[in-house]
Amino acid sequence: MMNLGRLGAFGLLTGLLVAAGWMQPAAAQGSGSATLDAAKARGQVLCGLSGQVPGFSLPDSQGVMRGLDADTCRAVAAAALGDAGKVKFVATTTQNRFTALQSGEVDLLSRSTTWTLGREANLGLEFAWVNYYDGTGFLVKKASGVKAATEMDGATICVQPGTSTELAINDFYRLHKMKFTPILIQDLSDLQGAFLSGRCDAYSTDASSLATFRFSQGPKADDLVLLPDIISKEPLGVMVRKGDDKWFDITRWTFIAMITAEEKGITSANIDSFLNSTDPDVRRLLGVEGDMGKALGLDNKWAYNVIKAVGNLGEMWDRNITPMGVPRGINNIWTKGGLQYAPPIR
Ligand SMILES: N[C@@H](CCC(=O)N[C@@H](CS)C(=O)NCC(=O)O)C(=O)O
Repeated sequence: MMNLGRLGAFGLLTGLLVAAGWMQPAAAQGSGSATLDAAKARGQVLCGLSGQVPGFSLPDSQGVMRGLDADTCRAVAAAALGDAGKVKFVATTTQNRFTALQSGEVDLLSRSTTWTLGREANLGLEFAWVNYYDGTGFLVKKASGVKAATEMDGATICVQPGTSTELAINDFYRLHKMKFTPILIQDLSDLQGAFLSGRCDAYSTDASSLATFRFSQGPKADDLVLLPDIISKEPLGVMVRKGDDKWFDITRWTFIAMITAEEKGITSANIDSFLNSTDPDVRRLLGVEGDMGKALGLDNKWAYNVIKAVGNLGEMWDRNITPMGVPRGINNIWTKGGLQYAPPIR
């Protein structure tokens, strides 16, 4: 007979005890997600964002964090803990955001971060969903007379270090055999100040952020022009650590629930009238039947809690981005010509 050795024999014995129901495997004692268990124990989801970008994450006059990224954090807290208020916002920079997630300082990163192969393959992190389909743009002074990015040979460009914007500009200039001088400034308001004071010819980042920055200038917005060129794809996504698949699922399906709600016309205001819907998709979504929440390690009311507190994807857009004058475009749901398409909840 084969000699199992001490560990092998122990493993076999444990296996038999588990099979016989005398011992619980370690994972079954918790939810199956170390991140969820820790969030439950502390009573909060820790969410990394910027805290400085209008429409995405910026405290209002009452000190309440507002924006698409902030509401994304709230939605995950509503799914995971049943309460959209159980979230702690942690400010991160373009340079320290990945370390914050890797080290466990935050449970997820909802911070205008572009989904790229390099980031997903190299950092031990992964993207659960895209909350904004964006692209790199350029903001210039109207007085410069510049009308297109290809007119900017030899320009100085203000950009934040550690961003995919830096890479996109490099690629664009290489492709067009032009030259530019980057001015790298980490702090966002310093960077914007440098641009406004004329230290650089253009300010480049995700077009969403350029549009909301321009909007925030009030009457002076007319002095600034957002060039029509979008030089790269910047799908901004929500990131989690690799290795906690259950937490990844929770984060991903929270979005899918919000898209599904928009597809079905369910809003934070009318959701209760859907509780006696006869549509099987709606019944599963709202936890009236089936065990969709349980499959995620959550309460079956997980999606109900998300939609009731934060709304569907369109409500989140209208609350945060519409006031900035940015049209929804490709960020709409697929039935309205956009890219947001919910896989089935079944
Ligand atoms: N999407 C790009 C750019 C990210 C980025 O630079 N975001 C800017 C504007 S959208 C930002 O959050 N700035 C605010 C801050 O640094 O606090 C990336 O992932 O690298």
